[in-house]
Amino acid sequence: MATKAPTTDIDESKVRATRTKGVSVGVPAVLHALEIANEQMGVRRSVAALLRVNQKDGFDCPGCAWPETDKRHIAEFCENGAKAVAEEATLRRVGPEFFAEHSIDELRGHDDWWLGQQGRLTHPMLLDEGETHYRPIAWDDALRLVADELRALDDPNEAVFYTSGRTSNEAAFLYQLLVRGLGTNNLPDCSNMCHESSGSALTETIGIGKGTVSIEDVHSADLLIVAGQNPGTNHPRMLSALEKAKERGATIVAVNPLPEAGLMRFENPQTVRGVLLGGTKLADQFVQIRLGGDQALFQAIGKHLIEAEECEGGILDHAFIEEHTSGFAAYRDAMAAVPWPELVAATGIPQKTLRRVAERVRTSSATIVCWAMGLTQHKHSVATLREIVNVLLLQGNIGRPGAGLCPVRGHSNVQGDRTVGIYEKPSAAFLDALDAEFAFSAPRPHGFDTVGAIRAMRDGAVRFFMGMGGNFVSATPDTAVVEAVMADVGLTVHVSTKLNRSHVVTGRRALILPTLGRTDRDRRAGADGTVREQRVSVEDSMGAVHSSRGRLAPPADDLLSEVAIVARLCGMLFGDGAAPDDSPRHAGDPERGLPERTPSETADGPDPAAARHPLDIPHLDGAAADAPDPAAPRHPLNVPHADWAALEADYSLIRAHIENVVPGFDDYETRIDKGGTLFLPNGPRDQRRFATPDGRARFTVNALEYPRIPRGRLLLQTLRSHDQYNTTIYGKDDRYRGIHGGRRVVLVNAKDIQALGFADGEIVDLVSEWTGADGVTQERRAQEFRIVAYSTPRGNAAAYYPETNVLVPLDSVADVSGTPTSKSVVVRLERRG
Ligand SMILES: Nc1nc2c(c(=O)[nH]1)N[C@H]1C(S)=C(S)[C@@H](COP(=O)(O)OP(=O)(O)OC[C@H]3O[C@@H](n4cnc5c(=O)[nH]c(N)nc54)[C@H](O)[C@@H]3O)O[C@H]1N2
Ligand SMILES: Nc1nc2c(c(=O)[nH]1)N[C@H]1C(S)=C(S)[C@@H](COP(=O)(O)OP(=O)(O)OC[C@H]3O[C@@H](n4cnc5c(=O)[nH]c(N)nc54)[C@H](O)[C@@H]3O)O[C@H]1N2
Ligand SMILES: [Mo]
Repeated sequence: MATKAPTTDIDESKVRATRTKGVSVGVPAVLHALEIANEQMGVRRSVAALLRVNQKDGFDCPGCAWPETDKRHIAEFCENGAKAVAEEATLRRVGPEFFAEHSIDELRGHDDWWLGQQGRLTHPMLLDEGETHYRPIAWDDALRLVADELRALDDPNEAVFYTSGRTSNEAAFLYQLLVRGLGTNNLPDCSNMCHESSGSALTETIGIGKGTVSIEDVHSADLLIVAGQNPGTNHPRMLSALEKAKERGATIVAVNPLPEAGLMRFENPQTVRGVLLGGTKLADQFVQIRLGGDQALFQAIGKHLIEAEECEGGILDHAFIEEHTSGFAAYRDAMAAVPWPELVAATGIPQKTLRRVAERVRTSSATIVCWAMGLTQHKHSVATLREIVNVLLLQGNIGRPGAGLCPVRGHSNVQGDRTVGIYEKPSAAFLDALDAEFAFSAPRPHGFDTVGAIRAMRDGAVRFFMGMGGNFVSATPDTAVVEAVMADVGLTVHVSTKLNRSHVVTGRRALILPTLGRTDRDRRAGADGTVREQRVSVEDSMGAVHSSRGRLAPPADDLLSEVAIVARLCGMLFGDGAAPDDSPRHAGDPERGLPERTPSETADGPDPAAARHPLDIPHLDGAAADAPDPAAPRHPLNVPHADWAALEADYSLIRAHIENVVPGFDDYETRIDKGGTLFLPNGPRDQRRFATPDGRARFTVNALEYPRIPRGRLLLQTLRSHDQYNTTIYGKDDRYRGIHGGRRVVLVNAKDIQALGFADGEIVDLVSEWTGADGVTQERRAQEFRIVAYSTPRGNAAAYYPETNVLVPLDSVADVSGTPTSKSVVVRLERRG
């Protein structure tokens, strides 16, 4: 039997710190996962669910985006994947009775753990203006409310449409079409806070915003550098791949301020060696770098390689550099000029050690660099990642077996969402293809990214917010600011599986639209009444697309899938017709006479009044009576045309559209059939082709940057514990780091604790200090954190997200990518009065 949801919040006074673990995963991890699974789902459902994770006829694990190998284990999941499944497939329910019982004020008082643990959402709920409780609303009424609100906007750019990265390709593609059909590119997503820096740096330098390795490359690499990543917790299946590489002779270097257990030693629960022999030592070298020191580390490697080339030669791949790159001479000169003492100061690592890492690169026959949030969430992240590209280009380590760039993505379909158009800065080629396919003209001006959207809310320019999954309020920086600006939005709409903070910190009116998750069976009825079971598809971190089909009974009978929700909204807003006869369905056809949209849209648009007037939709409150002639047809010109009801009933029709719009999806349906994998083309990896303006991969020169920590202050990184999935808190422990029973801890070097005049175990406030462009220093406070002495470089500290998001200033973002600097927040510890 599954157990009841918790009735109280985490009691933070109970938090304890023990010794950290030197080993990760192993049998205890599997047992822990099964315990959580049984607690949430009961034994039978646990078995049914867990045996289908990542199997060819099963569902894609909603955990991370690490790829599966072609030969699957019976249990192709990890402890944290099992927790992600249990969290979604839980038997606990949050229905109308729950909302009748708990007022919004009460819910707001609870922590993220309590909210998330209550169970799956089962019914659409409306929080009306001034009301104290959510109340149930029928699906049709809820969707009409959304459509009405959208039509009532003066300008489509007053609406913001967020996406988290679990949404399937099919739902994401339809969603971006809805948004562009309305006339805006306001499509911020979780990527903006995650791997945006990777996308920015890679697009500029190699012409594609994705990595260049396959899982086989990881297995056959000679050297793997894993920087700014904690795979033992966040990508546990990656450890099996690292183990395999090691068995084949690879060397692994871990670059991290913290000695993360997963990187040190790994007990594979799927092998005898892992279970009985104490596992594999993974990292051959652990480089305990200062926060933000990685640009300097990769400059040091580049400098060493160039120096070695000058002394002995034969180190750089001159043929590759000559044929495929530009900018080498400038980079070489810049590296010659950068002083070693500066590189040592930035990294906090002696020159000898830096050279030892560089020697490993020099002697490696094939090098892969893997990274995640430790490298993407700093002010100079894009420069840091460009520096990694520089180092790999020197030895021709892109586009050959066992070598390349490996940004390890977070959400299980965050990469796929971007591929099918979730992007606030879409390319002209994508929009042209979209226009052609749906006989309309998508808006060209860029939309808001995540931080841009919050700033626009702050400026009062946003009247509508919709979240396709995710937890915008908790995941974004500067929590107090975000909570305040949300209140001014007219309507906030969340398509969600579980209750979270974004449902209780809302706009003036709020809607919760519950939806199916990955594990749920998805059956849709067509116009003729036939019910078809649907599958969706997702893309992993290495550009491999495959299908995913849930098998479990969904939490409520009438739950709509994300696809169905969006398809119905499209039907309400755009009518359900195919393209009008006089509207040719081909892009680039200057004759087709579709009006182009302009940045300020309305004035010169296609009769804007017609486009947004509540003409042809039924009304909840009888307001329709006042609307102009309801019989008048909506302007058929500038909206996308498709048979929305058919798309809702058969997702393969959506895939057919994707195939026509996005390059690389040829024979989509057949290739993902029967557990097949569709590998999206990747120019740099497959052919050493670089889609940059001159067709070459670019060496870049980047002035060295690293954080300067003021006296008496610490640089705080905000990171994940072992018992959470982003803002979803599974439990109260961070087992590998030895933290138990609570989350409000700050990990500090013992010498800093002493030097700052505190004691291990003391309770302090964290106060962030940020000097904005206006020269004024602002303070932000997170209360009551317990100091824990921990192995981290002097001057550096760590604490969990999202409790610390209140400390991250909205305006502190990475250059170029705009990603919040969640891994470098200047703080002081303050004794509580
Ligand atoms: N179980 C579980 N799995 C997840 C998630 C989850 O929350 N739970 N989240 C998913 C998502 S969306 C993402 S993006 C990924 C996140 O995966 P990770 O990036 O592994 O997540 P973080 O916890 O942010 O860990 C950052 C790591 O980088 C290190 N680090 C911080 N700053 C620096 C630096 O300046 N230099 C270097 N070299 N290292 C640094 C930290 O010490 C830590 O080990 O995981 C995905 N998978
Ligand atoms: N300080 C700090 N802030 C950070 C980070 C950090 O390291 N430090 N990391 C950033 C990163 S990398 C990321 S990716 C973002 C994450 O930001 P988000 O993606 O917005 O946050 P999540 O916590 O993953 O969202 C969880 C919610 O998604 C909903 N959900 C789960 N599965 C589904 C589904 O299948 N469909 C739908 N519709 N809803 C679903 C549930 O209701 C759940 O409550 O946070 C960012 N914020
Ligand atoms: Mo992420």
